[in-house]
Amino acid sequence: MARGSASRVSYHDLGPDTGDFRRDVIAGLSRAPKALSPKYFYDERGSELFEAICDLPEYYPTRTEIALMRDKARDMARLLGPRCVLIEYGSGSGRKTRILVEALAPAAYVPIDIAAAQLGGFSSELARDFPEVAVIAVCADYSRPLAVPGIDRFRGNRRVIYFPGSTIGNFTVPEAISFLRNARAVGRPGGAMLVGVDLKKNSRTLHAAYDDAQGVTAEFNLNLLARIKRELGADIDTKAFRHRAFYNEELGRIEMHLESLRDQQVVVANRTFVFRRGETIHTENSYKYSIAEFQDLARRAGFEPQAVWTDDENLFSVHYLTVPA
Ligand code: AVI
Repeated sequence: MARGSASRVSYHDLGPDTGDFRRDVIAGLSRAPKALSPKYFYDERGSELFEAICDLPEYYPTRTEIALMRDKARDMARLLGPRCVLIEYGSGSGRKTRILVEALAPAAYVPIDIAAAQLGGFSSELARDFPEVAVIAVCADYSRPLAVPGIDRFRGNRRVIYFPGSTIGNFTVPEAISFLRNARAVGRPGGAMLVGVDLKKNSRTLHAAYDDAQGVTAEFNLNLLARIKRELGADIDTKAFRHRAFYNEELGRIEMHLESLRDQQVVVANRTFVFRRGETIHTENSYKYSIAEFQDLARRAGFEPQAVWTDDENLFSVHYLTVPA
C-alpha cells in the first residue's frame, strides 16, 4: 500500500474509485430533489479551481483564516503542546498547515484528503521542508468514519485534529455532529481539535463570495458535470446548466445548485435522468455558524470548547476544542 512520493512520506490510498463515483452519481440523480455530494468537486481541475476561488477578492474565508493563523499560531501551538501527531482532514494545498506545522513542530503530520494529486504533491513538499516531521499521507473520503492508518507507533503522543477552511460547513448539522464524534474518537481522551469555522454575516458578502464576478465559482460548480462526463462517459450538455448560489437565511447556509436551463435528459451509465427547465441539482451547502452555535455543536459531539480566535471584522473563527480525558 505504501507508495512513497518522497523518502519521508508514507502513502495510503483508501480513496473512492470510479465505481463509488458512478454509484453515488446515480443515487444522487435518482433522488427528488436531485443532489450530488460536494466531495466530488475535487478532481484535478476542481482542486485547481478551488485554489483560484481562494484567491478571489470576494472569497474572504481563506485570506482571513491565513491571517488569523499567522497572528495566532504561536498561541495555538502553546495550547496544543509539542511533539503531537497532527491529523488534518481536507489538507488541500496546505497553505494554513505550513503556518501551524512551523509553530507546532509535531512529531508526525497526517494529511487526509480525497484529492489524490494535490495530496501527493503537498505531502512531499512538506516532508522536504520539515525533514524532522514524519509525514503519513492518506487519500480517503473522511466524511465517513475512518481508522487513521500508520499512527500506532506514535502511541504516547497527543493527537491533534486540524480541520481548517470551514469545510465543517459543507456537512449538514447531523453530518457535522457525526463527523465530530468520529474525530473525537480519533483524537482519543486528552486529544484536541482545531477547527476553522466561517461566521454568520450579512447576506451580500456571502452571496458575492459564492457567485464571484469572474465566474470562477460557477466554473467550479459546473466542473462537477464535466467530471461526470469525463469519468463516467455520461451524455450531458454542460452548457444547458448554470451555477446558482444563494444564502438560505433560515437554515444559515449558502446553497449551491446546478440549474437546468431547459427541459432535457442526461444519460449516465445507461440510466436516463429527466430534467425540467429550472430544476436543480443541489451540489453544496456551506453552513455559517455563530461562535455560540458552533460551540454548542462541538459539545453535542462530546468536545469541550476551550478557546476561540476571530479576526477584527468577525468574519472567521478558529476553535480550540479538547477531548475530555
Ligand atoms: C471547501 N469549502 C469549505 C468551500 C466553502 O466555502 O464551502 C467550498 C466552496 N464552494 C464554493 N466556494 C468555495
